[in-house]
Amino acid sequence: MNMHIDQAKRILAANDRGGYTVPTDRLYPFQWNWDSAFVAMGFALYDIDRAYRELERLVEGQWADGMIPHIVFHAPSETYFPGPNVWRTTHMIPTSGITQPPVFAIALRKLHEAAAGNDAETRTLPLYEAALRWHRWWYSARDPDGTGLVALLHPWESGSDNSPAWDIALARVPSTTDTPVVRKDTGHVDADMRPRDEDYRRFIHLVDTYAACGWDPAKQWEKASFKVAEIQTTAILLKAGEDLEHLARLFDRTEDAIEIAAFNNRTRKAIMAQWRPDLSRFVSRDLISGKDVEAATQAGFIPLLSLDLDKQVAGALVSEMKAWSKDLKVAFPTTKPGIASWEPKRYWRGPAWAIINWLLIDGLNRNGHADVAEELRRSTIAAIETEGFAEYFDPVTGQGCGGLGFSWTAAAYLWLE
Ligand code: 2M8
Repeated sequence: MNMHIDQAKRILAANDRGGYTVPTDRLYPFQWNWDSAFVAMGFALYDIDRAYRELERLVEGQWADGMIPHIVFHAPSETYFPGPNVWRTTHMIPTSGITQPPVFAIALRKLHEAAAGNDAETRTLPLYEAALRWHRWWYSARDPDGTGLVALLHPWESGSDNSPAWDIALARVPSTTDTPVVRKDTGHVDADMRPRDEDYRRFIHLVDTYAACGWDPAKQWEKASFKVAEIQTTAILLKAGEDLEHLARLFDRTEDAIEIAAFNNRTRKAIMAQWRPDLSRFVSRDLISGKDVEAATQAGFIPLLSLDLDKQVAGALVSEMKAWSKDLKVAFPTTKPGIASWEPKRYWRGPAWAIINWLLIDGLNRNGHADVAEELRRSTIAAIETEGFAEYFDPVTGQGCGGLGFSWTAAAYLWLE
């Protein structure tokens, strides 16, 4: 018996707060959206009931307009900022007011397949309905012009909070706030591994702006000083859309399937239009300046997950990925090594993250690069077995960084092992 499997399961059990899993104790004491989707896939390997519970508890936070928030504050905690009083939302259960990458339907299909018969449809259907409402929200609230790319109004929505991808767009956001910024994160982990104070002031400025809009999507769209049609989120949405369409057909929901297929087709074309051969990557678009976001980050490779790319395009992506990973102890870096914005220990500005690797591994396999996928899988497993279930890893030294006993790293280990 591999003792790491046992440890991974123990971490998930220790982070259980009653049907939902916190990312890690103290640093993140609530339920996070995409963390829970990854965690549910981990549970699906050995406890299908608990896997469904994870998604069911997340959906308790779903808003009437279909949005599934990025944090659900099921129970109070003083160890995190910003808490519910900063968000000022009005849902029955306190939640944040923004969203996160829609991994949910990808997880749901996996759960449904793992449940195989055994009451699966009864359990899957309400979650399928919730996912469909969320996808409709993405297309109406975050792509009102019907471009096929969905936009983020806050860096936290990307899950890659302080990525160099936001440096230009975030610099336009004022660093003044009406809300006192009382950080708790730097009390739990080294400040050098976290976003800077200035980033936090801008993050909170945006929260203040949207709270003043009463969290109305149309008003927020109008007032947003940060608006990026984002390639990683859109690529995840497309893969989730494919899985949702698959479930719709399975449940004979023909009208739904047609609607979802139309979303998917539009998005497929829109992503392809973001391919930049001179960069060997896909790019996001800053909707305020109208310019490409050229920062060299992992996001540009995530379309591997949801597109069947031409051999030439996939080959160019893979060569570029290999160039970034060369000489690193742990792949895959979230920022291109060596460039000015690269910081190998600072959170989303360079470190390797097991869940990003998970998405890339699936994408490499889909696009006929099983050998590179296997290398990345081994690199991820080795990093975890050497350093433990850290939030992320310094790609140069391999050091485990950020929070420890981390749920999505445990889930990724179970899935990739
Ligand atoms: C990090 O983000 C939160 C805000 O959502 C934070 O720093 O306070 C990110 O790594 C995000 O992707 C993740 O979902 C969250 C919980 O693990 O932590």
